[in-house]
Amino acid sequence: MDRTAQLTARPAPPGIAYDPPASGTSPHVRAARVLTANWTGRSTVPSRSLYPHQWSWDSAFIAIGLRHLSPLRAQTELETLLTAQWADGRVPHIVFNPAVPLDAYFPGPDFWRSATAGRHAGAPRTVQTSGIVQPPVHALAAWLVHLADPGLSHARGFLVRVYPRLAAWHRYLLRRRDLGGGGLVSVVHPWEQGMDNSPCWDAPLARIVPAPPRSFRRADLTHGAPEDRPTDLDYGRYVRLATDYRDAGYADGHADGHTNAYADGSGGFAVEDPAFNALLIASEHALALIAEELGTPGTARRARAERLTAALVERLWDPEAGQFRCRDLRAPTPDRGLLPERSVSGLIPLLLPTLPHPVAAALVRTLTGPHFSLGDRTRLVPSHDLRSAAFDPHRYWRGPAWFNTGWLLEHGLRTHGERDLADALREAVVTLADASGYAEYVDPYTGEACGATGFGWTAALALDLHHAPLAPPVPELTPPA
Ligand code: 9WN
Repeated sequence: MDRTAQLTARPAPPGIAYDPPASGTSPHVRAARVLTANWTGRSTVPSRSLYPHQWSWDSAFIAIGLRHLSPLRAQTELETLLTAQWADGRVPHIVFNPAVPLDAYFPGPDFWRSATAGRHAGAPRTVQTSGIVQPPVHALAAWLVHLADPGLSHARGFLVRVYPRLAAWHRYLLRRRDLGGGGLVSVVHPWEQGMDNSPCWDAPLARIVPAPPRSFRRADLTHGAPEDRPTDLDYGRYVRLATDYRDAGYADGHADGHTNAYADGSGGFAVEDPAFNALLIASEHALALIAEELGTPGTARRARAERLTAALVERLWDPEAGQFRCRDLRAPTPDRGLLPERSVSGLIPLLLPTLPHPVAAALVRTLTGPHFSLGDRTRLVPSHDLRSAAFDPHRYWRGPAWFNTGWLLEHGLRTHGERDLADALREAVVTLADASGYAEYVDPYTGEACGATGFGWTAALALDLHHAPLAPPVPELTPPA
């Protein structure tokens, strides 16, 4: 029996197959405990065991939840991350904690060598970081954190201090990472997009010669089950890409539509991803609000967000699939084609209120249809197409459900007036987060916990949905009447 048939033949499990949470406390208290346990004094680790440093998009999601517990800690979380920003504007995907042993996480600071290899790109001298990036959720997070306590924010000059850094971050992406020349930002490593092991990367990664297995030592398998994690072959390719980028001084190309220094040298990886770009657009809207709050016009930013939305639809929308797809800029086809796999990433643009109505309506149909089956066969949104031969309900980003994508789609559904679906998804996120022990990710059918437990953004985003009013997070992100 092939994999898809096996999975569809599975009986629907009756409930959640793991221990219920300890009684006597509320979900709110349990989520808060995770965030307190993972707090290091200046930032929050995603997981004490698997990810013992600060991660970029994790911190943005964590700040969104943390604002309900401590607006000061939420502001500090983002400020700490932005302190590690490079002079070229990039916000690194990991900020390393020097107190953590070198072998606790691979690749660590001794691999990335930011202070030396990143010198020309402007890596900071005071802190060690990775040299790649992650999705730009930060301006959206900063605005939401500000709204949680505007008095404290004003008193501390929070927005005044973060605004120029956030603006430089967006500038870096828009000027240095438009590798396709069509207005959208590209990622140059699967870790940049954040859904590391997505089947979308299989075709572009297949062209990468893996680093020899004995040239590196994985630390993730000490804490994670091998069957839930990427394979050694995938890791070899991740390491090769990161090594090549590092050895080229973390230099990026320009928007000539054909080349960039790094990818030409290495045969490289360059993909336009719908979620990454949608998050940039949502953050650009948030940056407009921040600008206005600081007394400067947000008009140019709003116009840019609209141009980016048009480019997203123009370059990545697939009307036949009813969702967005990734574009592989290094594909050996003349059209640099859209990748055939359907990822949850292709649904995330639902977050944007100014999507054309037929696009938003099609996304809702796809989310609830046979490929993702929300409200029918799945309890949370799977990270990948249930009907794909590559679907695996437990392996990293190849099918399990993550709570950050659930949170984003909850807002997307609410933004586009799908209140019942949004309410049900909200309930599922909050319930399954708690019942799974705030797992990193879960089986989308059963809610069974996978990966680490006590995971930062799971706790933070469950807390946020528990608290947040039933309205879109950014007023200007409401759909036009
Ligand atoms: C590599 C920290 C990060 C998340 C990513 C997730 C995973 C790292 C890894 O963990 O990636 O960055 O070692 O697998 O895929 O989304 O930010 O939680």
